[in-house]
Amino acid sequence: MQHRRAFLRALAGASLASVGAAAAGRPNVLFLSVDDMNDWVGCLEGYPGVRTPHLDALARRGVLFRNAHCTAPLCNPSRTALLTGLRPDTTGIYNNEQYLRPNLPQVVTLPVHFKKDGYYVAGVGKVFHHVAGFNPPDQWHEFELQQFDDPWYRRAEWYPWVKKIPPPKGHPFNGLDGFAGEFDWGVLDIPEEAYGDMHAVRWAEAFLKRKFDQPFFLAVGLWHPHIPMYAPQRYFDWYPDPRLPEVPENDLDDIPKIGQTFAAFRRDEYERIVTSGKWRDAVRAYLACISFADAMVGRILKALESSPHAQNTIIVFWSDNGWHLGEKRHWHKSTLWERATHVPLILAGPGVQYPGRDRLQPVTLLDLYPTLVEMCGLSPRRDLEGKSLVPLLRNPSAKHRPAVITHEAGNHAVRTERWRYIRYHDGSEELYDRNSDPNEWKNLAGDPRFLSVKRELARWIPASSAPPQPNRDQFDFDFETYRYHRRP
Ligand SMILES: [Ca+2]
Repeated sequence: MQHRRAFLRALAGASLASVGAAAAGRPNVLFLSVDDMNDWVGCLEGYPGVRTPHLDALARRGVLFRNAHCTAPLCNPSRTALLTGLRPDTTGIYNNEQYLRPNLPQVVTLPVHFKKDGYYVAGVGKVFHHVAGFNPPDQWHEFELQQFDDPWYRRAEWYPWVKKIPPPKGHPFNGLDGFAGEFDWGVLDIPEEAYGDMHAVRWAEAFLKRKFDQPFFLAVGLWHPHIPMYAPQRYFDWYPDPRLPEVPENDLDDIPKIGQTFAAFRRDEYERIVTSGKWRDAVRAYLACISFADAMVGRILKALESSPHAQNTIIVFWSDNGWHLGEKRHWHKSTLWERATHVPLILAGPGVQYPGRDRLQPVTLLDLYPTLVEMCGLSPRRDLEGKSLVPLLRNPSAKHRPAVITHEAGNHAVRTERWRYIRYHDGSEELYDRNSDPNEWKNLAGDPRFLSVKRELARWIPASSAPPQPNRDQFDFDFETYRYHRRP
């Protein structure tokens, strides 16, 4: 309750009275994202041999944050935190089932804050969570809805704008039947231009050709490399013999019960991939989807380069969370380990100093809202819980606080340049020295030599956690009017 009151007080103190503020002369923003892309990106060196030439080039001409983390290792809570500037412990949005709007109608999101300050605000694809009810149209001046690669799977109640078709011949393409929906990978028998994300690419290309009387905030949300991992053949051809991650037999033995539960989420999919002998196949599909996403990012960046906005547009590239490829016997996100929290984050364009010099400080996606407020000269916001990255853009060795990542109420990871400390809601702990153990195989939490390290890191853990908001099954939602009605 106390938490809730503090939150409402903070909102009341926020500067909301900036409608119509002059926006002339301010930079545009291209807010470009991918989904479930971990650090298997060339410039992050998470998988030697991965081909992401466009992201690597962007990192060279901008600033790569080498130690960037999501605020929550799952789509909706990660995106909600980024777009509200508030931690999951503050909003009570911890999972993919919780709407933002009917639970926290007073929150001013990042696009709305830009809108209030005179920007033209547009978006395409997956920016907020992708299910109906998570992306109110009043967030945007214009928005183009996401197109999917698997419309046959998309239920009308969740994706009412998607025209459903029967599954194509040969589906599921990974040959593993018995799994519903998104658990699939392979090559679709369609031209590259017909993939769902390509619709967003073309829409963004057309948008960037336009001229505007005011600066714009353009959000382009690509779906790749999210499951189902479908990509054109040529990207699969780039990885004829992918390497598998190393997974020690006893890796889970020193992990507390709650961590084991997180690792066991959708374990059946991991088991099936491994026991069917398709692990290498699945890893290849992930790599192919990363390279396909990179190629689409390249198209959008090229469109910006050849547009009238090339010189005056800040580029922000981010992924909402990472992805396990079998590490900790897990084929998913939703854990507090590096695999699920480490994400690519690149800033480029006006205001970005010392380009090409990587920043090593731990940062989170929560920091982006205050960063963009500062870079674009928007009305200040006192309630935001991230910390602006502008000092790091001006001074590559500036200090920044540790990254805090939250999964479900009361479970947190604290990441510094050297350590990862995890504390679950029952008080159980993990501690990894990433200098000597980059794979996080040896839990040092029980070693008395590290008591003071743990104590120092624990200072960053939020003191309390808001109770989870009601799930969407507590609401009737109408897509046409975008109204919610709380069920009695
Ligand atoms: Ca995601």
